[in-house]
Amino acid sequence: LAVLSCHLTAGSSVMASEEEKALAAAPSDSPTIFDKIINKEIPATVVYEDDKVLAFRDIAPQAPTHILIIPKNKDGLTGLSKAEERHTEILGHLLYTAKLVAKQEGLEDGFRIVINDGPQGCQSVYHIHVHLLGGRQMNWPPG
Ligand code: TR5
Repeated sequence: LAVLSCHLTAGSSVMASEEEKALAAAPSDSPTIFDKIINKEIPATVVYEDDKVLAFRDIAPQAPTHILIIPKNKDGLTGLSKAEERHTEILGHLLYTAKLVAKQEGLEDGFRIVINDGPQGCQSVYHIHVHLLGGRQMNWPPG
């Protein structure tokens, strides 16, 4: 349902109903599709992996390079808004991994990092993830 309000092309007049928004706004700490990717139950194109994080290509790329970087152990981090002091190390590791992968992908001219949080932030998977986007000119402000 978040897809309705968050992933339509810019300028669309179609809006999700309040009920749809409320449903889309129901984050949970239960397993997500990303757990299945971590456990290799479903395939993903992994571009980087270490003991703490996994980076793989987004299934619906929004740029020539679109990679998601996630912690293998969610540890309550459904989204950035749930971060606690104990998460500072993994949060830094996620960002540092984004830098490594950007270099690996040849994004010398720049890239963008995005962390969507909650319904208004257009978060659709409740396992924290850093989007790494690059390979084209980005715009500002973002949609
Ligand atoms: O909208 P947010 O910020 O929560 O980002 C979630 C991202 O996960 C979106 O960009 C989706 O395209 C991406 N996604 C969703 C699935 C998926 C995926 N990326 C890789 N592989 C995926 N599988 C196998 N299944 C998904 N449902």
